[in-house]
Parts: sequence; structure tokens; C-alpha cells
Amino acid sequence: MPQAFFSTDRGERPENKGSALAQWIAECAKLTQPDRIVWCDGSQEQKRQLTSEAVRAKTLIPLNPQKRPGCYLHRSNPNDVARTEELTFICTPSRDEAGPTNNWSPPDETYRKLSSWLDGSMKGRTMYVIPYLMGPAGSPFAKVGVELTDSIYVAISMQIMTRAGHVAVEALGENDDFSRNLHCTLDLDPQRRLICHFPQDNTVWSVGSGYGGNALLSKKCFALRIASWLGRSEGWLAEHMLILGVQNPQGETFYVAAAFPSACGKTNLAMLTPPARFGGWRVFTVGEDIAWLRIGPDGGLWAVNPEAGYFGVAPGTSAHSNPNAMRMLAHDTIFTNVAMTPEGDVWWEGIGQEAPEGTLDWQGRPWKPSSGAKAAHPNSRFTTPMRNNPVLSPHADDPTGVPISAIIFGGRRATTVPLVLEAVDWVHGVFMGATMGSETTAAATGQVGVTRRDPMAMLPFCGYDMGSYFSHWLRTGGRVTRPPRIFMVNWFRQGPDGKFLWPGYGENLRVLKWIVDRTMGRVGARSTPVGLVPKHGDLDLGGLDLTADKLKEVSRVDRGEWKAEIESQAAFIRTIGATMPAELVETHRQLGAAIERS
Ligand code: OXD
Ligand code: MN
Repeated sequence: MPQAFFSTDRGERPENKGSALAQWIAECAKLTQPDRIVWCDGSQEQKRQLTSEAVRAKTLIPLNPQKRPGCYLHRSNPNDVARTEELTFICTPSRDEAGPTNNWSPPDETYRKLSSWLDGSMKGRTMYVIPYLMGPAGSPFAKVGVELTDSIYVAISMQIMTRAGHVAVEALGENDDFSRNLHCTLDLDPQRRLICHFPQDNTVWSVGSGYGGNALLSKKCFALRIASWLGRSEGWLAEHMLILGVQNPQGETFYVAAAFPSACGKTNLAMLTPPARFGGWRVFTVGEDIAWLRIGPDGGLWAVNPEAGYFGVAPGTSAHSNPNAMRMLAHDTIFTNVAMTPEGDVWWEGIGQEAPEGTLDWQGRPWKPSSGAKAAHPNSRFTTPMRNNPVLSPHADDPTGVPISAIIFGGRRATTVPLVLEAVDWVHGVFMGATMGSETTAAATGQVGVTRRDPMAMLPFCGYDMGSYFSHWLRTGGRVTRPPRIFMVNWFRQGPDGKFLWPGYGENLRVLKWIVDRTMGRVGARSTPVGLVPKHGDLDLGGLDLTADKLKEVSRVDRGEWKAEIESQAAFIRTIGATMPAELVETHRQLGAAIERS
């Protein structure tokens, strides 16, 4: 038995040693054989203690306390810098349950293989026990998970990303309904790296990676892959969506949930600063990566952000793109794989000023702009508590969540998809989300910039068969009596010169305003073969330096491009196979016919 089962005075302990939680911890400890087990109680005092330990171990490097009080830099193993989709598995008894878009492996065999890797893997190490609550305390949305990890970086990060410790133990009580998450760093050999989900057991085993998306198991593993599975059986949705509140000068606030693939600007949109022309408009963040949505007593769709912190992409974040984020990152933040200036501050490409002489790159090596290499890793990150966000919504912690007026799907598309499109009804909206394409980014290993179908931005995160997931969306539409309207946006269309046509960032408020006006029935729309678009003059473009040609191009629905899109969607529909809902196949057929006729 490990030496110190509960090593802090303030540590929580399951009173009942025979509880499911205590038994499961004992089983995992028997397998991994840590020297010490530390129970994370969620207190600031313990976080300080763990942080000092991580500094002594050089896992965290303190940044200049004058410039970045309470901030640290973590440099990961260079082979471990992004999610590894090819090493991520859904382990259901049958391959069909995981579906054609997930990697699948059988549960028994996978448990056996991972057990052999995990056997004695924490010898000489500490196992941190992190009980965490996803969703506001006391909320009908809330769920408990417990992560066991041998990484102090993960233990500290989990206390930023979730409501960890006492609050979760209290919510669990004597219940055995919690997500069982075992994480072990091993030796970071990519040959022994696997992220495996066992939805039937509400279990995740992740080994061989310390990267956030692979190792902070509350996030992609539980709040999306496992939660999407739970949501299907319990009648709710777990989505890769930000949630924002947009307030007009009359003081009315509308909530919008928006799905974009990783590293496509969700954090920037969720924290948007309105352009000067839009005095009196404000945007508040409820969440910036994950939304859990349920049908409320009023028949509408309500959402919470299950997380309590942000794990965002640093490069490109600046006083221009996201001034609120720059304020948020001024203190109490862990930066991972960014560059460090000689003064002990952080730097990344697109931060808005030149790197000072003597800057070290993300691997701690001297760096010069002329070297041609990036100083910060393109997927370098910040981990920061949501309470740091200066525009945090007063409802971010509201147990009832917020009512959603509009759902937005957005891909990163150089061509084809216009700035904004509205679906004609729920089925069309589900079709838009289901067939959306996006260019890949550095958030996952593999080639960047390749267009792939990324349905609802959930391709890497849906914990079960994609066709069945679409059916769940359609069923939800049948149950929701006050459905939000559904839109598609594309901030990333390029001109022939390869430059973005739309200025993006704060200017996206112009599109949000049109969306809100549509949900309130305050403006009309024009029909095109692919959906509804703003009528001339309804999208407020005043004060924007956008030529008529660019505006035309950014909103263009091109018949040739859409014919190619229809072909590409057809190929995707074929990959989904027999579980693709007939309504969506029919919508695709009608869309193809409408484009032919146009
Ligand atoms: C993330 C991602 O880290 O989507 O949020 O990769
Ligand atoms: Mn994400």
C-alpha cells in the first residue's frame, strides 16, 4: 500500500473507505504503484504548495512577477505538443458503436494492453487524485469526474480548468456515478501513447502524453467524448461550442452557442470587443470551448459551460485581436510552449510587438527572427481561470445556464462558404453543421491547412457513431419547442491574393448583430440555393474599410464552388454509411438540385 494515502492536512477523504471512489483509487494504485498519493482539495493553499514543488522540479518556470504576477512557463517534451487524433480510441464492444469516423479498439483487449503498460508505472512517483465538477455546483447539468495523474502539471492545470476538490466530493456524496479518469505520463515515448475512452464504463485511460487535450481528461475526453455518449442516452447535447451573451444598447442580452474547430477563433469570438461604431454593444463570455445544452422547462435550449478555465491558443492573441484576453493573461496563468523574453515575459507570433533581442524559443533555445523558425510553438497555449476574464458573463456560474437564441457553425474555408448563411429550418441547420468543412490547424498533429469534413466541429470529439449523433440532433429538434435558429459563418474566405477578405475579430459583431436581429424577427433575409443571407443594407458595414468588390466576394455563393462542395459532401455522407439519417440525405439531394437549377 502506498506510504501516504492522504498526504495533506486539508485533504478530502472519502469517509467511507468502501465507497466506489475509494475502491477505484485503490485498484488504480495497486496497478500503478505510486510512492505517494496526494488528494487535491481545490484550496489555493494546496495549489501554491504544488506550484512551488513544480518550480523546484523545473516543470514550471516562474515568469517575471512584476510583468506577469502569478504566471509560469511550462516547456513540454517537443514530441508532445498537440492532440494526437491517430492515437485516440473509442473502446466500445462493437466497432459500429464507435462509427467510421473514430478509431476503435475492443475494451477488454485495450484494458489488458494498457494495464501492461501501467503496471508499476508510478513507482517512485506521486499519484494526484483530482475530484472535479463539470458545470456549476447545484446545476442539473453538473457531472462529477475524478482524474488520477502522475503529472504535477496536469494536477495544477486541472485546478484551473475545473471546479476541483471539495466542491466535487460534496456533489458526489456516496454516489458511484463519476467519470473514472486515469492518466499516466510514462516516458513520453510516442510508441507507448494512447488515449482510450470506454463510454460504457464512463472511463478514460490516457497514457504517454502530458499535452492538455490528451491529459486534462475533464476536457475533450470527458466533457466531449464521454459526455456526448451520456448526452445521447440522457437526452442532451455535449458540444464543441463557445457560449456568448451579446447585449444591445437597449440592454437586451441574447445568448449564442457557436461551434468552430480547434484553433479557429472560438476564444476570440467569445471575448469579442465591439468596434467603436457599436457603442453600447457588449459581449460577455459564458464559455469558450465546450457547451452542454439541455431543453429547459420553457421548451428552449439552455446551455452551461462545464469548465472553469480556458486552455487557449496563444499565437495570434494580441491587443488588436483580443484585448480582453491580453488583460486576462496578465496574471495567474500557465503558459505552455511560448517563447520567453530576457526579462522573463512571454512572447509569441502575432502578439503585436517584435520579440526583444535575447528571446528564447519554446524549447528554451536562443532565437532570432532571421532563423526562419517560429519562436513560440504554433499550438502554444495559456491555461487561465475563467474568473480572470474581464468580460466574464454574470451567468457563467449560473446553475440554470443561459437560454440559447442562435447556434452558429463556422469552418475555416478559403473559398465557397459565404460570410453568413442562415438555415431555413432545424433539419437544414443540422445538415449545415453535419456537412461543414474546415482546414486543419496545429491543434492536432498532422498536416495543417487540409480541408476535411468536421461535422459540428466534433469530428475528433464525438464519442460514438457520427450518423447516430446526427440523429440525436434531429431528435432534439423534434423535442425543442422554441428552437434556436441555426447559422453558418466563415471569417476565413480569401481573395485571389490569398489574403483574408473579412477583417474578423471585433468586426464579427456586425454579423452577430444581424444574427440577433434575425432571431428577433427584426430584419428579413434573401434566399439563395444554399440558405438565407442578409438583404442589401441589413448587415451594418458602416465605417468598415471594405471595398465593394471584397464585400461581394466575401458573400458570394458561387455555383461552381458549390457543385464541388456537393460532391465532397456526398463522399462524406458515403463514409458515414447506413446510419446517416435519411432526412439529411434528402436535404443534400435537394441542395444539389437547387444548385443545378440556379
Ligand atoms: C482545444 C482543442 O484545446 O480543440 O480546445 O484542441
Ligand atoms: Mn477545443
